[in-house]
This record gives sequence, structure tokens and C-alpha cells, in this order.
Amino acid sequence: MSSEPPAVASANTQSLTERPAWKALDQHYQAIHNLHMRQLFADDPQRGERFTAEAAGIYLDYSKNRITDETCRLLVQLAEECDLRKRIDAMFSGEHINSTEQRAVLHIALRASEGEQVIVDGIDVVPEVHAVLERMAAFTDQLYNGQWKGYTGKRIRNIINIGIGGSDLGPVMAYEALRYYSRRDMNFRFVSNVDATDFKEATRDISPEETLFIICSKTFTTTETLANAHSARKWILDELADVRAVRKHFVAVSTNAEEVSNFGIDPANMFGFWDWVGGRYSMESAIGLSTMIAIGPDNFRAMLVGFHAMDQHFRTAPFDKNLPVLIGLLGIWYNNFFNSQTIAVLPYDQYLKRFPAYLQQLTMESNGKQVTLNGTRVNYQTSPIVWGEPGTNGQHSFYQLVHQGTRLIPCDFIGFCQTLNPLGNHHDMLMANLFAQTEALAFGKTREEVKAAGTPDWLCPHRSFEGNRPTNTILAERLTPYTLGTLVALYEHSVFTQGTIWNIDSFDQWGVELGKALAKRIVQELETESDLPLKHDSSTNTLMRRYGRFKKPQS
Ligand code: G6Q
Repeated sequence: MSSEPPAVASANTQSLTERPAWKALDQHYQAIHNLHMRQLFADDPQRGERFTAEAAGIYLDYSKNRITDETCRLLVQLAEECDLRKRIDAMFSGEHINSTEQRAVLHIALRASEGEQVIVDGIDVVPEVHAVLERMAAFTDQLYNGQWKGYTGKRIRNIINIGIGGSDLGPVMAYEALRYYSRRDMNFRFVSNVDATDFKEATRDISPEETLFIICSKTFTTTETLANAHSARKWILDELADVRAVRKHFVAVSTNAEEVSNFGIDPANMFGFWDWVGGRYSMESAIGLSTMIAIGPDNFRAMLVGFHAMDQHFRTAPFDKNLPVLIGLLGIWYNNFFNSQTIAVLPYDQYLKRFPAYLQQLTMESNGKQVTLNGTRVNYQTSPIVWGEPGTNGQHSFYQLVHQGTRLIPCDFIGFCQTLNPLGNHHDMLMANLFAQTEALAFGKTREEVKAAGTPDWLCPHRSFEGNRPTNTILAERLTPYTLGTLVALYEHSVFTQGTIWNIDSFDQWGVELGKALAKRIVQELETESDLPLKHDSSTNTLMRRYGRFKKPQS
């Protein structure tokens, strides 16, 4: 890599906190932070209709936020001062905006429709993208119609995706989210952890003869994935006792054909992607092969259309009507001016149970950075901590803190007008809870209201709710592959919006490296039974020695 930092044409150089809009927002915060949403709604009967935006089938109600028209105006001004428009154009036109890795960032090309052009370093990549999609679809059909069989001639019934991080969280989230559309005559499992429990539990009740492993690894050098892949290979060979079986029971998804072939997988059975697709932005590339096998090529394509619809909206809509921009800017408002630490994502749909975990990586790996694009230390907070669970379950555990704790926790509520599984009045109950929570969080219950209901004085403080807790409500008609695509793209682009304001590289992940390198060294030390003195700190040395003493069951 060059010893000179790369020039990033679209990068902005002015310090964020010196920008006029930032300073104005600071002052505006002082003026309005005590305003209560009760007041804001009372003053403007149309508020719940005005502070809304809609695109690609997603309706966003952001009226239950601690904002006024002026807040929105200033936040949009901030986006403009930070050259968000220029950065969006730079991303879509293949500029190397991942500057620390000197790469283009073009997950948007993965969902471009045939015939569109996305140029990366002088080459239109859309035909390649569609060629891989075609191969994935053909392979899926072969599995479905039994043309592709296991080594002993049995149909493949079990698909096990082996991967970690971006090569796992997207596939597992998408499988769970779209399970309604999935083939029920096949099993789909996901092994990520190097803890052997993950592999053992995934394989304990299935037959190797009917099992296909998809080894998903962009680099094909990730130690956890390779350890699991080798154990999978052994599991297959222990049963089938012929190395030729590997061909029928393993396919790979990677950018590294050489390592794939070193592992013993025929590169003909490899589905490729490109270095301009980041791991956490790859679920709609070949990394989504398990998703395609689960839901079928047509549904997979419908998901891509959803992604694409949100991409187009993000690229073209004015900022004050632009869903990802609005969500991103509201996040900045709480993170940087109210100093909130976290954001909760609360899907009222059981199928989205892994969506918060997926968003954790998307957000925190992308924007958990402490230096700007030019390497100077930031003097403001970057990514919030993202967490969440599906409703209504969370209501019976952590919502207490959201309602009455001392911290301000902005929440995104996600719901659907139609259920995929009608059953009595369950769906009305589910959605009633969603609406009730956002209402209670915004308006609370005053001491006077509590007292008027007959509560004794001493109990009133415990039973009062301050309210004024901000929420966004994201409402779509129905959870379909298309909707999932729009939802994921919505958050991808809101993360990018925030990264642009904070002037950081949202597409690298150097923070993951140090632990990886140290673990490699320590595993060797743990495996060699020597008495050589350990050269770590006294804590690590003592822990390793203790582990060494007790790692075999004591007789
Ligand atoms: C994602 C990260 C990271 C990556 C995993 C797996 O953006 O880069 O989570 O996806 O470390 O990497 P491989 O796909 O190379 O095995």
C-alpha cells in the first residue's frame, strides 16, 4: 500500500464542531431540550401527519421526536455542509470512499437491475453481478430438482452455512426474517462460532449423505470459519470415506479462488464476489446463497428489487423527505446533542428476531471509529450502541428502563399492517402494543394524572412517567422479501449518512484486527506444553497457566 494517504475527492476537511450548522444545533439544543412532546403535539394538531415520510413501501413517522421544524432545518443544513450529496454521488459512482483500504464501496451494484451501469475502475460490474446471480439460481434449481445430489446419490436436505461476522449475520438474519417463504422440506443451519458446540449441535441429528456445506468467507483465511470448515470436511469424510465426496458436499462463496482450491473445493463450485463488497454489506451477494436456496430465486430477486428501490430513493430524494437521511440525522441529534449512548431497535415481528443483531454489526462495526478520514482524533461521539429484541417480549423485561430509567434511549419501532400468520386477534394485540408503547414513551403520565386516578401521594413518584422519550415508527404493509430489502437498505444508508457527518470511514474495520493477531499467538502457546515463561502481562499469564492446569478433566 502507498506510503502517502490517498486523496479522497469527496472527503470534507472542516472540523465538524466548527461548522455553522453544528454550532447552530448546539444553541438550538439549549433552547429546546426541555420542551415536552406533550407541548409540541398540543401546539400543532397536524404534527403526526407532518413529521412523516414515505418511500418504497416504508412509512416513517418521526413526529414523536424532540424536534421542531427548526431542528429539521438545521439537521438538513448540517448534512449539506458535510457534503452528504457529494458523498452519496461518490459512493454510487465507484469512487474509493473506503479510503483506508483504498476500495470502492458498491453494495448498491449488487442490486442494480440488468441493463443499469455501475462502473468500478472503468468496468461496468452489473453484468458480472447478474452472471453470479444466474449461477446461484441454476445451482438452487439443481438442488430443488435433485440434479445435484450427495455423493451416495441422496437428495440434499440440509444446508449448513459456515461463516462468521458479515458472512453469517446477514444470511442468518435473512433466513429467519423470510422463513415464512422458505422451503419447509429442507433444513437450514448456520455455524459461526469456533466453539465446537455450534458445529456439533448443527450436525448432531442429520446425515452427512444429505448435507451440503456452504463455506462463506470473503477472504477464505478467517480462522474460525476455516476451523469449522475443516471439521465439516472431517465429518463428511468420516462417514463417506472418499475424498471425492467433498465435491458434492461443499461449495464456497469467496473472493479468494486460490485458498478455496487449497481447501479442496473445486473452484467450479465457488460463487464469487468482489472486494468492493464489504462483509457486513454482503447479504445480497453470493454470501446470500443460503437465503436463495431457502426462499427460491424469484423471492431473492424480489428482495434485490426492494434494496434497489431504497437505493434510488436515497440517491434522489431531497434530504428532508429522504428516509435514510432523516433516520441518520435524528440519530445524530440524540447521539451528539442529547448525549444519548444507545439506540434500541424493536421489531414487532417475531421473524425479525435477528434484525437487531444484524444492525449491531452494520452500525457498530461501520461507525465505531475514533479518527476522521484524515486520521485526526474526533472530538465528538461516533456510533451509538445498538441493541434490541422483538416486541412484545422486550416489554416484559427491559422496557422498564426505557420508560422510567435515568437514560435517554431513542427507539425505532418496526411493525407491519398485515401478519403472515393470522390467528384470532393476535395481530391487533401485537400492533396495539406497538402503538401503546410509542404513545406512553412520548406522553408519559403526569403526577396529577396518577393522583387523579386515586394513587396515594407516596406512590405517585413511582407510578409517574416523565414521557418525552423519542421514538421513530417504521410501518410497512407486510414482511415480504421486497420489504426486507428496503429495510436493510434503509439502515445501510442511514449508517452511511451518519458516517459522512462524523467524517469517518464507515467501511473499514481495523479494530477487529488486534484481537485476531493476539489469539493466533496465544493458541500456539496453549497448544505447546512447554514451561517457557509466558511473555504477556501478569493477568494474561496467570489466566493462561490456570487454563493449562485445568484444561484436561482432573481425575
Ligand atoms: C464485516 C467484517 C467481518 C467479516 C468477517 C468474516 O464487514 O469484515 O465481520 O465479515 O470477519 O470475514 P470473511 O468473510 O473474510 O471470512
